[in-house]
Amino acid sequence: MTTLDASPLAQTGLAFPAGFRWGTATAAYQIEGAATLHGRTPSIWDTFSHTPGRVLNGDTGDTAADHYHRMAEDVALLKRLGVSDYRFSVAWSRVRPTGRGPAARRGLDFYRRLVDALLAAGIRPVATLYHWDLPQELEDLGGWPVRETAERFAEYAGLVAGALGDRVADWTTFNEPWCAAFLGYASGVHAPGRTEPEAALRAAHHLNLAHGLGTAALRAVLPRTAEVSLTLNLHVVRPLTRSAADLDAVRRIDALGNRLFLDPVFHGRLPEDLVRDTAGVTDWSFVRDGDLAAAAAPIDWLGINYYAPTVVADAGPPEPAGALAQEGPSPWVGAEERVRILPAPGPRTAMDWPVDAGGLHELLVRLRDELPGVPLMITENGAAYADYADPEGDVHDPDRIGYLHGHLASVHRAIEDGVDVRGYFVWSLLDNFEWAYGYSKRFGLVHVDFATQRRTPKDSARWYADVIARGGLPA
Ligand code: IFM
Repeated sequence: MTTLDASPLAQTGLAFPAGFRWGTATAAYQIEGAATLHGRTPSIWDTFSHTPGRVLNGDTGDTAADHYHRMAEDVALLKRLGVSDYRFSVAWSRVRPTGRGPAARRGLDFYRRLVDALLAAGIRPVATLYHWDLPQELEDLGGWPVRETAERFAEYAGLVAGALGDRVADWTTFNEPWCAAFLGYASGVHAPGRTEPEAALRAAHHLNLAHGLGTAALRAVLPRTAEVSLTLNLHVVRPLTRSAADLDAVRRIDALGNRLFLDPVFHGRLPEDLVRDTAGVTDWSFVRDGDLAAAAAPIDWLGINYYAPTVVADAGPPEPAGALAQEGPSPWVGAEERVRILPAPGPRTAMDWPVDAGGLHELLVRLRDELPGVPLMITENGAAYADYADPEGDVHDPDRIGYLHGHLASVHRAIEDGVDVRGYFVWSLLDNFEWAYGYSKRFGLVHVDFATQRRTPKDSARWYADVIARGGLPA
């Protein structure tokens, strides 16, 4: 396989295990564009991005990185990187318009062509079924807060598996259900932009249920060798001090950010402390008998998306009315008044997120201890920086290289510590539509000039190609 100028380097530095999977990740709405082509109907992100004031600069995913039309060029970029794997998502409203109508042949054909191109390039496709783009019609019927959405998801999962299951061996039901539930329905900074705390808890439950029903639907259709997974953005939560109050703040955020998903999926139960803490918001009576057992359908590996840790402290006594400048509704349902989220120390990325590679090691070791026997995959890790093409047309991004190097070293240390990490996917292959930030944040290994759609591999792309070629990090 060709690589991006990978120089023949001595096998020094940190070698990863043979068979370690090296990839990059993307998501449909962030790169595809072609928002109205071939029967695709609007998703909640089309509606949200077209609503004035929701996305920075009024950006939308209408064209995005035009991947729908430039798929072959993008697969060629992946081939030059030398990745073994590529993680993409399927747009529900492209393959089953309206979320519940008949399948759209041309929509499915696009993903068939993508998968065929990947396989021809020797790249293993890893398909995610849901990366936040719920068909708008299903939101109009209530969205994730209603259980029928989970049933529709299972139908959709079976439909896509029926179309692609002969050539895709790796399936992920959901990407970051925490974001879909709490940014979509509590803080409202993501689509559909609702700010209803109880709806957010309902959404979280129905996302867990949909994951379980979807897993069963996939297993019913896929060959036995297929692998089914879920990707969570687990939070590394650190206390400001070791005081009992600050440690309790950690417990609350850990319950909402982590255990609300881990406990149903791996243990078929809800965290008792969370049910208690949220008693003022809901009585959880929307959880029906059998739901939690369904959510716990066994999976083959857990995907982890990690970017940065969170520092929290007890909120202290209530401030006098008007003393706190609130920045809009909180995603932390039931913990808003008890917990302060604080800026973590350290250098920052363009997202203003701290760079803290140690947090990834901490998270992986925790999962080794709490979920023995569950293989892990780093399905997203990466950083946004203010990249630009210089007069020679080159894009120098040393900070991204430093970020990726540090985090891969953390993954390596975790493997040495006995964590079963099977692979690592850089977020992202391309600069893309970064949700509420529009095109203002660049996460790609490949720079995209959104006026011309010209792709330019950044220095980090050459660096990653070299890492893949040598199977590890340089010394
Ligand atoms: O761009 C997102 C992606 O869609 C989900 N995980 C985090 C990335 C960076 O914010």
